[in-house]
Amino acid sequence: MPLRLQTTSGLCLVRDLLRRNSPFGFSLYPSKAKMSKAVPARRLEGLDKNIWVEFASLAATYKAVNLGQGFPNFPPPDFVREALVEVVGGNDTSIHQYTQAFGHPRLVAILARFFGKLFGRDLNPRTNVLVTVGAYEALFCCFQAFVDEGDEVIIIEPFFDCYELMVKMAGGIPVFIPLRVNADKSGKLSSSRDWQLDLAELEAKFTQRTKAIVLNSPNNPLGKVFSKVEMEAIAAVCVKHDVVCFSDEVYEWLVYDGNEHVRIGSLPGMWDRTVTIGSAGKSFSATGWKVGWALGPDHLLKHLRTVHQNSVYHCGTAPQEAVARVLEKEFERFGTPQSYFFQLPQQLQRKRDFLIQSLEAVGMKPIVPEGSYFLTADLSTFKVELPGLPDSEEPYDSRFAKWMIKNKGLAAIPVSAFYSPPQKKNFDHFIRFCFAKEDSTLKAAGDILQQWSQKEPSQ
Ligand code: IK2
Repeated sequence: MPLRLQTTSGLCLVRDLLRRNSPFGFSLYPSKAKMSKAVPARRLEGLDKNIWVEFASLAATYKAVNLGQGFPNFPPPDFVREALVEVVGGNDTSIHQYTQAFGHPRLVAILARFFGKLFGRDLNPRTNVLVTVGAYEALFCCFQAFVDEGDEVIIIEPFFDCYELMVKMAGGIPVFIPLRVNADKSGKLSSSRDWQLDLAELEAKFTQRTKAIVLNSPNNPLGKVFSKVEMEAIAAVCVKHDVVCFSDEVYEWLVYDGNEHVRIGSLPGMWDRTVTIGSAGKSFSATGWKVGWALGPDHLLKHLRTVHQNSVYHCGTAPQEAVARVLEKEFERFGTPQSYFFQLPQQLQRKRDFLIQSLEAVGMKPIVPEGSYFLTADLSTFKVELPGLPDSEEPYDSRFAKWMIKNKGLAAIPVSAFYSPPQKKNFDHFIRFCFAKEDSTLKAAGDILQQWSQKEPSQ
């Protein structure tokens, strides 16, 4: 309470003095905003910025050709769309009501059958599968379930940005290890394969406080597909240090050039310490459905269930039923040319190669992704002086990407956004394009790049 004086001006004087000169190091008379109880929890500190919100809004404002955020602008295949139409248009009205909290029965049944086959083990639909609101929620459940104040979580850079933020929100400490680039001197196109983990460096990151490691293969943003040898080395340190692995495999079907997706949970000693995360949105080109899942042993998943039941409770029933139906179809034709999981990577590899050509033609150096639907381009030979933009704290790629949206009408994502703060400046000359787009969109992007290079032939 401020001191009470007889006159209003006297009251104001004392209040101002208390605000400015508090002997206690905090204001005795808090400003209006500080008097409010609506002070955010400390765990939100520094987490308010979001690259997707910022760049989606910029791309929309400038009506840019959008190769930014990772979602297809082509429709899901007919059998996927039809499944949802049949579900919501059918006579079973229970589909519009709540379903089981940890997953709609038909969906957890087929997930257990499908992935049981891939992992080569019997999965219990109720205890080894949890359906979540997209892979995003599965990740959130992992960090909330296992990370305590001060626990360390190892994250391989570059990384899907939410890992760092979710670890921090849980009170944990992200410990970063960058992929090291093995530069190819032969003049060939560089590949995401050239970005490798230094295994001695990885081992050195493990401490008494290491609780978990996050693995993302195929990786966002590079498209790196970790080889079996790399996975085995990661598995060995996890076992040695008794660490849990959160394996984000949302791009599991998107591997190119004969590469193989290895599930780390299938390696010896890893099932019991791995949560495998998947996404129907990414698998069936329907990201808006937000159906994801976590697979793993009951002793890990039961803690994810606790987070899930006390936060989201369950994912929408109708999209779960539709995903169940399409997965049942995929199960029947798995491994045949009729499978969408067979067709989609073929379609995307063609799109990837088209984008590679467009970028090469203008002197941006594409890093050929082995998987995912992202392609990172190296700007170091393309560096343009950005007019009107003074050198600032903001990494060059971020300024470049914003400038490109506004001045060239083309949207991509700066790769520094996928790095920890100390590394941002070291990786500030790459931008990420999403090539899961209609051919016409990729052609429009190619035309922009072509015109750009013709106007500025020196680049
Ligand atoms: N894990 C990874 C590695 C992802 O890339 C995503 C989706 N990211 O898309 C934004 C982008 O990078 O442009 C997710 C998890 C989340 O998947 P879901 O949509 O199933 O929640």
